[in-house]
Amino acid sequence: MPKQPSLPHLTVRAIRARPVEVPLNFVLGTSRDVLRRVPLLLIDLETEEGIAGRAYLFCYLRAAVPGMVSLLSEVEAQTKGETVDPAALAAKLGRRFTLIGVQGIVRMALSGFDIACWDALAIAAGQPLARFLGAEAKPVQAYNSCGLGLMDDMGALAAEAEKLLAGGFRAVKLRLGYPTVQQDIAAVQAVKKRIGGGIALMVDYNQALSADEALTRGRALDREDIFWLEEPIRHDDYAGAAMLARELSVPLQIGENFSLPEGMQMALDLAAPDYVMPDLERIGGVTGWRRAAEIAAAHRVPMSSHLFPEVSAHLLATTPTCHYLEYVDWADALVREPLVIRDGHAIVPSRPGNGLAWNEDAVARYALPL
Ligand code: SMN
Ligand code: MG
Repeated sequence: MPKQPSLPHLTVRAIRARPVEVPLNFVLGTSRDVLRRVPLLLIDLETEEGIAGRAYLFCYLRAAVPGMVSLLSEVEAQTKGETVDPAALAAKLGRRFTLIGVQGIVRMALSGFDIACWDALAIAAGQPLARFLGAEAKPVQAYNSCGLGLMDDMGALAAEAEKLLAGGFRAVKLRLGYPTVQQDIAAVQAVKKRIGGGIALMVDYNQALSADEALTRGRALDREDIFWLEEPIRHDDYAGAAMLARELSVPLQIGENFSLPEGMQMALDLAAPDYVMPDLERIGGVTGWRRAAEIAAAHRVPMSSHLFPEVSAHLLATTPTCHYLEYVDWADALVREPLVIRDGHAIVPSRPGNGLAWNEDAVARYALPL
């Protein structure tokens, strides 16, 4: 287990969960769904000591929002009056939710609560989260993951890629899964031609392909100097992933669907991906991330993040095999101080906690009625 920082004494008082829906600055057309707006759930953990901890979750679908709000009110009922000790609370909540299963939106709600707990603790200790967890808050290399969805117009795609390099990014991610491999390669070449050499290009299929088709398309991508090939097939087809990792030279990246650190352990044992990128709300919040970082280190696998760049920046700074931060700007309008990117690196904020604080005018403007 990672070394446990000594925890300031705090007591859970209440949890506030407020849904919002924000428009995206760059439409995200994945092979599965086109995202124009995203429902987020803002969490405020209040403590008896007067310190608040914050987190936000991505609900994926509006339909998931009421369930996640309801689960967080159950978390509040179960933890009210308890000491803010994330490992102990995760164990207690794990027992409470065993029969339904700590998976899906249950696990997402518990992760959000965990993130808010760690924020409150770091604030009480007067330290940025990264420092509280024992790391230097060093800048973390980031790729711009906004936009670059599937498009009909290759000129518009290339123009968007160029726009995403503002801020000094040296890496961007392109969504693939066009009807044919020729179209995938045309999109890659259109983007590469515009951004030029020296810029890393990741590609993400969002699980669109069969293992056979992924082998065919992966071989074509092997000739295109791609930085990583992400989720080409069903996220839980570990035999297929192992085959692709073996057969292809482009590095295989998976991880946004790992469920808790145990899920990541299983994937590393069976799928043998080259890289991993756990998602904060699926891996079990800060507590889950820390265990995942240990597993990645034991396997010597480079570890990146998925979404939630504000908190992930702190956590990647603590991760022994830290690789890339996935940068998205989704929460920029909602927070008082958006994550700063300088020379393509995320600057881990030096204020206490994870750095999240809400812009209440924006929260009111984007409020999603339940
Ligand atoms: C992704 C998936 C779902 C929502 C947003 C982004 C994508 C990624 O797989 O890795 O960014
Ligand atoms: Mg992805």
